[in-house]
Order: sequence, then C-alpha cells, then structure tokens
Amino acid sequence: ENGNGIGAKTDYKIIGIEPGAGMMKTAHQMLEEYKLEKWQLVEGSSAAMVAVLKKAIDKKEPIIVTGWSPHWMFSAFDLKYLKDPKGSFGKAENINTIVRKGLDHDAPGAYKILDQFFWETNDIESVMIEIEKGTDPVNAAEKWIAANPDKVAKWTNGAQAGNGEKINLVYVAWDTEIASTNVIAKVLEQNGYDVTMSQVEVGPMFAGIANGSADAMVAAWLPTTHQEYFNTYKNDIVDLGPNLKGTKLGLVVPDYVEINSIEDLK
Ligand code: PBE
Repeated sequence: ENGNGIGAKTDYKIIGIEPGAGMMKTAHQMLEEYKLEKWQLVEGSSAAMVAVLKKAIDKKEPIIVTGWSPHWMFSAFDLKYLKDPKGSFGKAENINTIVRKGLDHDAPGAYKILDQFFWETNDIESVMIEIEKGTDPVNAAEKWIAANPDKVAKWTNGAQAGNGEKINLVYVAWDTEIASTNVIAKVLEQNGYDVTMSQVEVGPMFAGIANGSADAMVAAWLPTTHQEYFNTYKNDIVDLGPNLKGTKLGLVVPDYVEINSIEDLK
C-alpha cells in the first residue's frame, strides 16, 4: 500500500463536517475523482472535526480532516494541506455578502455598510484566534472594531444612520462566519440598527435570504463551495460581492503524517 499505510492507520476515514456544508459535496466528488473507493467521509460538525484533530495530535496519531482557511487551527497546530493535483476542491475562492431583495430600499444605510464590508485574511484570523482563546465572540468583535477604526470607517463611509430598523443576519456556526457575522453585526448596531443573529444550516441560510425572512449574510463561499445553493437561489437574492478574497479548502493532515498528496491515499 502507498502512503505508508495511511489507509489502515486511519481506518480509511476522512473526518468531515456538517453534512450540508458545501465542502462535504466537493469532498465526495474528490473521492470519486481520485477513485478512493475504500475511503469514507465521516459526517459530523466543524467543532467535532477540530476536537478529533486535536485529540489525534495530542497522541501523535495519523488523521485526515477536511479543512479550510482562514481558520485558527493553522496557527494552533502544525498542519499541511494535501496537494490536490486534480483540483477537486477548486481554486482559491471568495466569501461573498448576500442580502435580500428590497434591503437597499428598506434599510439603505445597512445595505451600504454590507456592500462596503471588506477585510483581509489577517483581520478575520485575529478575531478567530481571540474567540478561540476564550473571548466571547461579541467582545472579540468589539475589540477588533476598536483596534481598526480606519477599516471600519471605510465600511460605514457615506452610509446613513439607521433608526432602529431590525436587521436579521443569518450564519452557519463555522469559525470564519462566527467571527465575520459578529463584527458586521456590531458595526451595524453602532450605526443605529437593531441586529439579530440567527444560526442556521447552509441551505436555510440561502433560503432565508431568498424568501426575505432574513436580511443578509456574509458567508457565501464562491464560486465553488456554495455553487449549488447559489444557483438555486440566484434570481431571488442580491449578491454584493466579496467581503474576503483568497480562501482555501482541502484535505488537511498534521505535519507528522507522511503523505503529501491526495494521490497518496490510493
Ligand atoms: N466551510 C467553511 C463551509 C464554508 C465555510 C468550508 C466549512 C462549507 O464547506 O460550506
């Protein structure tokens, strides 16, 4: 067997995340594209994936997980992406902001702030690391905002203040989206809006924006990961473009695991 017997050592299991995550779909396609019939993609949650990863690292056991950047786990552990020569996980993508139709009319200031919301990987990562250290997400968001007034001023530039209008933000409990949604929620609040955050699964997140029960989300990974959801709802949503560029997805292993490519799982 190739890959130093990685299959036998991991029981041919790849630790996945929420079944509805876009990445689970691409990971299933990856198994087909690389003809990895023996391998099983284990469903769970993002939090459980990190817990299992940490446990394996503590014991220096081999493990393979589905991973993505930005994520605090890359600063907490020594990890590497497996090479993906067939490109199953797609190229670097963006995280887009998507709002419901009519939001520009009903809450023009909030619409403008959401439209202007854009930050970099190191920004979101500093919020994620703070949350991982145990800071409450709301406080981590406040702290980042207080430390980055120039960036926030660009988002709010020219936006008229709200008058207590309700804004319902939907998000999935991925670490990236916990960080970004808390930050944008706090910025909207500071500009006069009454913001609620609703944690949902991916499908309902898109559906909620499309049917108008939710106002906005900052969590659409495009063009690959959420392509199917996007295509289903694209005529009923307003895509405001990237709030972050250059994400990455793939199979991730601790540095000590002696394989380097998905091909090594054959
Ligand atoms: N993720 C993080 C998501 C998008 C953000 C990669 C877990 C997904 O697979 O749908």
